[in-house]
Amino acid sequence: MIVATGFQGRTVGVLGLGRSGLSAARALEAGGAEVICWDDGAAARERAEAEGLIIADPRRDGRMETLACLVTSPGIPHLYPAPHPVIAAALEAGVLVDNDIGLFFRSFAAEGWERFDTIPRVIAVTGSNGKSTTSALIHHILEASGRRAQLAGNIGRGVFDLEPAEDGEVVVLELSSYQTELARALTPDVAVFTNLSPDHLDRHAGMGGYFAAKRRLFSEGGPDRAVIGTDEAEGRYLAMELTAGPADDRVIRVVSGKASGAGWTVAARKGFLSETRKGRQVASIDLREVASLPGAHNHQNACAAYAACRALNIAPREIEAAFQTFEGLPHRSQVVGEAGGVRFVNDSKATNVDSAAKALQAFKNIRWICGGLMKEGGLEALHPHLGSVTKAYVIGREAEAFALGLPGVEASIATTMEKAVAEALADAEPGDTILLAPAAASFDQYDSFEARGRDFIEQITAKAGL
Ligand code: UMA
Ligand code: ADP
Repeated sequence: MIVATGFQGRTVGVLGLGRSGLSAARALEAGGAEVICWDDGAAARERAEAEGLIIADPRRDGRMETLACLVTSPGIPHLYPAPHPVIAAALEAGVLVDNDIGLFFRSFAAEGWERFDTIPRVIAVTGSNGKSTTSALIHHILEASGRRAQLAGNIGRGVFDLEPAEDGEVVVLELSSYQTELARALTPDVAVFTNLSPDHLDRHAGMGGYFAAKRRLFSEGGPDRAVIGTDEAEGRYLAMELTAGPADDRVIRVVSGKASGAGWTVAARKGFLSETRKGRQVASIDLREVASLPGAHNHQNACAAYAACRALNIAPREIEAAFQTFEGLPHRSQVVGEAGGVRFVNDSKATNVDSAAKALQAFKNIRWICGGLMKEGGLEALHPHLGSVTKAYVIGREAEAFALGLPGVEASIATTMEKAVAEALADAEPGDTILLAPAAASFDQYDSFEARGRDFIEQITAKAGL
């Protein structure tokens, strides 16, 4: 555990007692703060109380006025669509509101670092899609090249659950827009912006707010190096904003297509990664044979991870060797198996339209299992990529409405995963790919995208006899 510093002898409120809240509460207590915890769920309160944490509603009995800070959880709205009532009360009382990420950046540098040969560093990864894959890949490259590394953040591990850093260690953090928007300190050494497409718009009052939330990672303190995906206008704007001039090495641009300009660029083109610096190619890697990173979107992730590791002076050959041993993450372009010439791919994490569009571009002859809880913005961005779909098998409570959003595609209203998998298997021919890439959230039928992916794998395994 990392100890949260700066609040010794003061009272701190913790709102939300899930992964991030619980680990922050423990870390604050370890740092000598008096912590009062609250959660709207009775079960979460009971779990925390059983651990010995103090449970009390911060709005009651004049407690709010005693708080030095309110630490809140990423899933709890702090501004849009409306601030949670406890946060609203804190804002009204003028109490500082922060999250575990802000506390972490202020607590990470520990006593004893002056004895280290190499000060520990933090690489933080944000963006709409590819954050987990890129973060996990960076972590893997660091370990494979013999460096100590740890991984936490939105990927599923609270930042205070990390072990205190040792000499030369690198911490890799995946950060969501919920986390970057609120954190009162954001000081990574290297920051990565993968890409931007609409997601979580209700929490940020639209696209401008969403981009502004992600952009904070590059402005609050400013990283030494910024790795920026520049396929969208927002990425190009951010890269421009951070550079002093075209040859400024502080920004490494990640490009899909041909590299241009005099700066530092890592480009993915026709399955090859190439690094260009000051107008000259300095390294090239064939990504086509890296089985765990299929498709142009994963090549973008490979380039971002490569660039972040190059920012730490890891040699291209070491990175290339590590690509070959990366196993990928479950539920992201995960090849579950093959039977009778039909491949099965679980991309349950494709919870938004852009990530599903990328999956549709990565495979051919697709029998596509899609649908679920639709997000704002509609399905139009999928339309240019429907040519690779042989037939759609639509799941979810709104299956019929979802299918209406896919013009020109033969679609079956399967509603359940069981029916979708059975139908897709019955229809499939050698050379086909049965792909789960829902383009929607899972919460109408499942607790999480992981549960949806596991259901797909179980159905496929049972029905295809894997
Ligand atoms: N709660 C309330 N009131 C509310 C809402 C929630 O009291 O109005 C309570 C719940 O009862 C629950 C707790 O808050 O006990 C949950 O807090 P949380 O939703 O913030 O979840 P954590 O378990 O703390 O997990 C969070 C991230 N969750 C979200 O951002 C929604 C996890 O990202 C992250 O892995 C974890 O911290 C560790 O850093 C998950 C996620 O879904 C994977 N992220 C989104 C995404 O990837 O799209 C952003
Ligand atoms: P995140 O953590 O940002 O959600 P993941 O690596 O978990 O990203 O991938 C989420 C979904 O997006 C998966 O369906 C995956 O196939 C797809 N995806 C991964 N990388 C990219 C990318 N660079 N661009 C678009 N989609 C991507």
